[in-house]
Amino acid sequence: MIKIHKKYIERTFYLAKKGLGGVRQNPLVGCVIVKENKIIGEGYHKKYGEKHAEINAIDSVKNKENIKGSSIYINLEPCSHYGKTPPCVVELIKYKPKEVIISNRDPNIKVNGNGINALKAKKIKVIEGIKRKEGEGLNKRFFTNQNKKRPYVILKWAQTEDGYIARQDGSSKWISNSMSRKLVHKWRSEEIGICVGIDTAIKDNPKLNVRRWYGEDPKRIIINPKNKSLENKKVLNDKLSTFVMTEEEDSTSSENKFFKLNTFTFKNILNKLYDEGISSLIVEGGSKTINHILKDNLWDEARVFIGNVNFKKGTRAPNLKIRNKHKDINGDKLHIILNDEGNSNK
Ligand code: AOF
Ligand code: ZN
Repeated sequence: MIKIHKKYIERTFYLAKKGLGGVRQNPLVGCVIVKENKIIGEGYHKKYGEKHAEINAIDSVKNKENIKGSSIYINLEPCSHYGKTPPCVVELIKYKPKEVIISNRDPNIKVNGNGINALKAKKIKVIEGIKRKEGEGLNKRFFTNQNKKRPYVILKWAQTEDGYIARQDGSSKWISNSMSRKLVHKWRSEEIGICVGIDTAIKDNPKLNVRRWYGEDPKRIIINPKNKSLENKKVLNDKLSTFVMTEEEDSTSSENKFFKLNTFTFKNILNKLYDEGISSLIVEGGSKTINHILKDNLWDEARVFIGNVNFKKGTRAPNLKIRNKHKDINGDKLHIILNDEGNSNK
């Protein structure tokens, strides 16, 4: 039986992942309705503010009578509150399923157990914790948001085999290959914000948008404590808007927003960004910015490419222990390091 539950919960994960990039600060949720060992309906949460997974799954069932006595698989506990949409649990109860099988409890305090209790109160069997760890991994952004009240932070950089991220003249081109750079554009499309330090914004003059992949551009964020001039830099001079985090000035223009922080710490930057709806952030350098974040231990994941080149001198790569385990990206080594593996520098 447990094998069957795992199989259908895996299907909910597969469906849930389709919402990546669209659900913003909401969780990734998939739902599968099973009757007599056959899937009779399924759905997932596609877009922030729109229908939840369960409602899309119910909508997909032609003859709603069939839901009676079914097993409903969801990777997250059904919601029990009125948010942008009404409570899913009320809808589920209406159709009288036999049981509801879930992976994770919803950490949102408005739900957290209330969805499960509402089902049990109506004598609907609830099985929870199927593939719990994988479910938490899938919703790492949402769990971090709910539990830590800050964005999920991904650090990304490319370094040479001998541990440099830039040449002595500051240039950092040609460390990672074209396939790796394409992957980075995919990652950009999956997060809500993208952030660099002011030196990188000036020296590299990046666009920080999604070009080699499809999907939405993340909000650009520049860490610029002394409010150095960004005149003529791409991040302030195209049709996308940018947030500038500074301790010097507080002015707004139509496209760009300056946020003045009295105490300029990365923790305060994250708090501000979280208030502004930035639920996940990919930080693309430079070394100084990333080292600050590592030191403050305010990161969740590091994605590090090691390219097939040596610079011999230049700017040292951020100070993080990198293990051997990696994926091969056309000759580049991609290391994904989670900050729950004892990797923090503290
Ligand atoms: C579910 N199924 O597919 C999702 C859930 O503002 P709302 O109405 O969209 O509610 C958002 C909250 O609902 C979110 O914080 C989380 O607790 C839950 N998300 N619940 O039953 C879903 N996306
Ligand atoms: Zn819901």
